[in-house]
Amino acid sequence: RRVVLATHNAHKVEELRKILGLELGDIELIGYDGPEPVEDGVTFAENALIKARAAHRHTGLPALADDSGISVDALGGAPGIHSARYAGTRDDRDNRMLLLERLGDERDRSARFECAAAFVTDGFEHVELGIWPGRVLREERGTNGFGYDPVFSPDGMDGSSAELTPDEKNAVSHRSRAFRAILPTVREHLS
Ligand code: ITT
Repeated sequence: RRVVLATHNAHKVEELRKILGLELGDIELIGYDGPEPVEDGVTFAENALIKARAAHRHTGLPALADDSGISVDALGGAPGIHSARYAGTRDDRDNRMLLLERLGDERDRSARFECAAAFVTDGFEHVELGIWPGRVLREERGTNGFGYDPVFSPDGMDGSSAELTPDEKNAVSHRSRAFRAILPTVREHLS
């Protein structure tokens, strides 16, 4: 029983293998290097479905996809679905620096990581959402994780999510919430 993981982001693949690894049992996760669809949805859920549909169409296998990002209240929810290319390229550091610059001295630093997990197989589609609330720091901290982790401080923590070990992050992150929530549905539709 095989499921294709419809992401080109190596950091996501690494996290998802760990998040799903323990609970997948006999399900095998296959990487995906097929064509990337145009992500022209306006929500995380729509874009996750677009990616999962494309991978399912291309491989014929049941497909899982992740669409995620950081939404900052004082910026009206930006960068949101545009998180990966906020600064115009896919450079994580440029994206973080632009976020700190745009937020400046703003006192309301509340933000959340969001993740939509989509599952698509023949005649069936399903999406689950995961949220990880916190705030944007004033400077980078930590070197683990990827993307905006060095500038994101989860609620209940002083430091950043880049100071968590992979296991600590996976126990509570937006990604792990969304994918743990979708797993029972994936199982049902593979048997
Ligand atoms: P795929 O579309 O191939 O899956 P992508 O990186 O383009 O890869 P997204 O459009 O979903 O994926 O963008 C996600 C971006 O949001 C990612 O590049 C990071 O900048 C940010 N992000 C998402 N989850 C994160 C996390 O756990 N920690 C830090 N940043 C995260």
